[in-house]
Amino acid sequence: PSVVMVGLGYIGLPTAALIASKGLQVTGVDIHQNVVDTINRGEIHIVEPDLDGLVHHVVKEKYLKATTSPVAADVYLIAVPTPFKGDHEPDITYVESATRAILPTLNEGCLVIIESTSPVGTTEKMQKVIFDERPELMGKISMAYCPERVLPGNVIHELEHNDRAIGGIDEASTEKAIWFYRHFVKGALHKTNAKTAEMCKLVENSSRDVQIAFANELSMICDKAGINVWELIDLANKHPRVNILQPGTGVGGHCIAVDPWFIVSEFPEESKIIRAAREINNFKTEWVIEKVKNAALQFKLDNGREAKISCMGLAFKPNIDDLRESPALYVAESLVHHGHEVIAVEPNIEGHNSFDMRSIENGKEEGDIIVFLVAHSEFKNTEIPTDKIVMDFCNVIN
Ligand code: SAJ
Repeated sequence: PSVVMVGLGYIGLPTAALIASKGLQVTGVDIHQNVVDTINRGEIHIVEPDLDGLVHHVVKEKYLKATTSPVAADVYLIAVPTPFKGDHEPDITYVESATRAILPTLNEGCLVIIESTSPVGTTEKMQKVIFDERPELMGKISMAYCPERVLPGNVIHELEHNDRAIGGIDEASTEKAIWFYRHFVKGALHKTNAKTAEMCKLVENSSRDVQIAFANELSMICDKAGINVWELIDLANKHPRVNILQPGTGVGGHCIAVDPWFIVSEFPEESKIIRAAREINNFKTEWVIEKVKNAALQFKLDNGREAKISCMGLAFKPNIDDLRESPALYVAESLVHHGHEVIAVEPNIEGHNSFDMRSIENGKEEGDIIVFLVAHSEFKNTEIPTDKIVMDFCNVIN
């Protein structure tokens, strides 16, 4: 089948490239001309291991080309962002404009799949958008929802090997979508309906958020109780049915800190744990900032001068260069905002507009307070001069 992928971002581009690498003809569509031009040169505008080589190859072999306006195809995939609007309300404007953009090109027998993380009921809404404009297609096209579940940093592998939940608007649509994903997915393809598939994605990320919130809450309790939380979790996890996650600077990235709100905003009365988890994980970041500010205050009392604070790590999680919704970046920025002298160390990025960037060695030498915010492997077991104050919020230095 020929394929149109609408949205060439963190999910759309790797997916389009993987499908093209299986020998299918893929047209990638994006509203940004610079993104389209970059891809047509065989280059990429996002950072993801192994993606550049893959895109370069499929563009050169003419299996993938990018454009700003959709063309007719057998299968349409929509992978555009669903941000917030107002008070944590999901904004499905991009999904709707993508649907409207492909509308004129749809033909009988085609398949439309939404992959964007979406509030429950979005696929049905888009079905209505299509049939209001093109009533003659009613009963003659297939539609399904199939969320992606790939982990940033391991996208290419997971796109191919993860299981998928696939929910059509009817059984025939589900079957057709399964037939399509078989072309490039090696993982199991699980049948469901559109609503359940939509909720499934939201629940996966909410589940992780709740589990991380538990670990973060424990870390604050243990701090007060004078107990090493990492030793505690390690011991508790020796129980055969306990598996506590790791506390940290907070929860960042584009998914886990966002998706739970899609449930909370629609089911506010029922979503008590989900909302509390979001609040705890956000609070953990503020707690970290307070801890560092207090340490800086104490340093000033003891030494009669302001402390230099080295922030070790800015990314939203270990071993990536992604700064989106990063709690570590937020901590560093808040400290600057409160008038502290901050030295930033991030081995995964070249430089940053707002910070004085240093190497790991210089960060450790120049700072008075060394704050570990992200457990990058470069920081593991690092030696720190004994006259420094060390604050490790991610258990990276032992
Ligand atoms: N984190 C902790 N403690 C932990 C684990 C994670 O504090 O024990 C923090 C990380 O440092 C980071 C945040 O949580 O700030 C999220 O990181 P992550 O690795 O848990 O997840 P993401 O955001 O990179 O990707 C998630 C994945 N979802 C699940 O694992 C349920 C991925 O499979 C999804 O495809 C992705 O969201 C998405 O796009 O929705």
